[in-house]
Amino acid sequence: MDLVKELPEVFEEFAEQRKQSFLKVKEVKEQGTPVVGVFCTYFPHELAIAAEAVVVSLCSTSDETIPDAERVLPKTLCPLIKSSFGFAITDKCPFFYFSDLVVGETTCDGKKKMFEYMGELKPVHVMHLPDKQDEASLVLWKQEVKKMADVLSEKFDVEITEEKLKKAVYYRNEERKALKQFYELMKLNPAPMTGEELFNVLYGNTFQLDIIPNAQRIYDLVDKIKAEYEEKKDTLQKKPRILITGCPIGGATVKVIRAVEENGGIVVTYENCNGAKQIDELVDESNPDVYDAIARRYLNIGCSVMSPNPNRKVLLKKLCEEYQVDGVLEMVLQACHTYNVESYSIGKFVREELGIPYMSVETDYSQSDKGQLSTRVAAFIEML
Ligand code: BJ8
Repeated sequence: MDLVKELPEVFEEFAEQRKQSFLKVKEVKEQGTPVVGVFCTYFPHELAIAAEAVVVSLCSTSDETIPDAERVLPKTLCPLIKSSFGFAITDKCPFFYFSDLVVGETTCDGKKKMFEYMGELKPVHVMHLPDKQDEASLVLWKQEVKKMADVLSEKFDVEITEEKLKKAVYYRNEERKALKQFYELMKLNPAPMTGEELFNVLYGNTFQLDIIPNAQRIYDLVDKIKAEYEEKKDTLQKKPRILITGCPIGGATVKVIRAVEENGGIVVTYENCNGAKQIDELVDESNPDVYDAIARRYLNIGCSVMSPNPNRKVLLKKLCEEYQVDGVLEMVLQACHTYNVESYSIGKFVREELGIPYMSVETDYSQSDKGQLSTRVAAFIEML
């Protein structure tokens, strides 16, 4: 990162990262680097690093292609699945177009059935994710992780040695540590940046097309924010501090973050796959069995597709305490049954055990509910 750049310019660079990568992915392909398209936080990136491949996220975030998808998929399906499938069948997503291999996981029912259709368009490998986090599931998941390594190795004609994997674990952990330093800046009160800026960096960073993650870029940003905070902290205002949980956010659903921040609140942390859920836990580098270390770390992710899902509550509690959270806002995408069903127990846990107000909003990729969303979130913030 250019150290002479002003902070707003750097934030803008991250916000534009996805668009920039749309252009860059073609170059990457032309240089002969394999491209792996993924859909989920359960995909162990370390495997792709060891296979010298770049990873692109195929989760789409706009309603543009939903009508196309609905020619094949039911209308009553989550917008993330419909949108992603719609971009694939219309060839409108450069990431999908340039992917040599698409990796899916058996997470929710809609996604796993959609992968069957996607397999008619591209080579698709589905990792069979167990829905429990016990030792028997770990045995299965470890086999799936090994199978994934074999698939990558064969597809891209590259040997994935344990040594390469250990290096990849190190690189990813270093990136996680840098990102944690970055998002932990939001423990400061008043906060040093907006929740949308926080989101833009976390989200933008997932569209880096470097095989080896660039942790230094994040550390440079941390230094810049700290320096600026020292200068301006007396002029900053304390605001009601919101934690966002639930389904992944991006594109159209940034409306939820804006509904908070346009109504006087600030999003200080993301428990969902845009934030701590994908970053908080490191892979244990002291475990001599690298496949075991990777499998354990990823199986521990507290997504609602797990049953039961205790790790989500553990992370929520930790974040609420560390970030002095005043209110928890859950965003559920329409027809996402696992998050929707789980929201009752999450609400109960947050209100009764953490003593913090909680609100859940259900939305999709359209903008038609923006006004209603804003009114509801404004009332929630006012009550805090
Ligand atoms: S680890 S949150 S990325 S599964 S919103 S498609 S669950 S119906 S996205 Fe997710 Fe992995 Fe979990 Fe994260 Fe299905 Fe729900 Fe749609 Fe979802």
